Amino acid sequence: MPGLMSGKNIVVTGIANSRSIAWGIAKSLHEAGANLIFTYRKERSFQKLTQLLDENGVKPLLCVACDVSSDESIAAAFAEIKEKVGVIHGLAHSVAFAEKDDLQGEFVATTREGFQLAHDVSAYSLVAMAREARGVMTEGGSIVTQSYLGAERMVRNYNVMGVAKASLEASVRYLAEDLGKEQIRVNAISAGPIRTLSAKGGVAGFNDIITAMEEKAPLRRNVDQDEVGDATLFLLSRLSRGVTGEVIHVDSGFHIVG
Ligand code: NDP
Ligand code: KAL
Repeated sequence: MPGLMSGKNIVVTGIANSRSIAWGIAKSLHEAGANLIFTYRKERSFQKLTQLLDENGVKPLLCVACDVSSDESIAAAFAEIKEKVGVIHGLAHSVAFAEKDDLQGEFVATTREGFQLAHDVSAYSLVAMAREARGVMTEGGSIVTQSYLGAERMVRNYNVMGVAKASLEASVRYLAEDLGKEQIRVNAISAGPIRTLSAKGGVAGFNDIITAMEEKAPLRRNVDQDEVGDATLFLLSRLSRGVTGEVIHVDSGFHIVG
């Protein structure tokens, strides 16, 4: 929808390569005319991002390093955004991390450190970023994060990440209450399985889940980054102005099947 996001400054996190869900989000936002600000962690991700922006003719307002496990890094990133861009209208949070060892076998084996790391990067980071974003969302805004069905149900191997996503989804509801007073909305997309770098790092079970989607989901197919990108665009845009504290499933309807 060209023009839907014109004049809107949106921060997009979590692009590691062209398969990243966040790249699907960036493409949808760009097509809708948004001005984009990108955050990245690894230098490798910054290189990939620069290449993708060049190839697709996207001119960003700003690219800034941000390690979401560090309060200082988040504060520095938003200080730079405030200085160079001024006001922002949206934030797409699309980062998660857990140690590989904690994404297989028994959940009961999760270590204290592994549990803390997964929750820190995958759930608390939304709270910390929302706090900083609030200071630059002076005209109201929208924050959208990415979750997965493992937050609501036991999904084999997802383990500690399922518990972290449950925390992420609960955080969406509490943040929606706090920031609603300032006309800042907070929502999540719960995406179906998509082959990304993270999913590749993830272990056994992924292929079975992809196949189960084709057999059991009402739409009998998998979803892709573009579909998640468009649903995220909806939540970041004025089209969803009455929606907050919500989790929208973009999963071919898989979650309704018993
Ligand atoms: P990607 O691997 O493409 O993206 C993951 C991103 O997380 C990377 O860009 C990585 O950046 C970033 N990241 C990890 N740790 C940190 C950190 N400490 N600070 C800043 N960035 C960090 O995978 P996806 O696109 O699949 O994942 C995006 C989101 O979508 C995640 O929240 C994931 O849980 C969720 N999701 C994914 C599904 C799927 O099937 N793929 C399904 C449902 C939800 P870097 O490499 O630079 O560290
Ligand atoms: C049941 C599913 C199968 C896969 C199991 C677990 C997936 C967990 C996601 C989590 C984000 C993956 C990691 O943290 C991988 C990490 O340990 C190693 N990878 C990396 O470091 C790469 C290089 C970087 C880019 O990755 C990150 N995250 O920084 C779940 C499937 C069906 C759905 C998925 C994949 C959900 C999801 O949340 O991603």
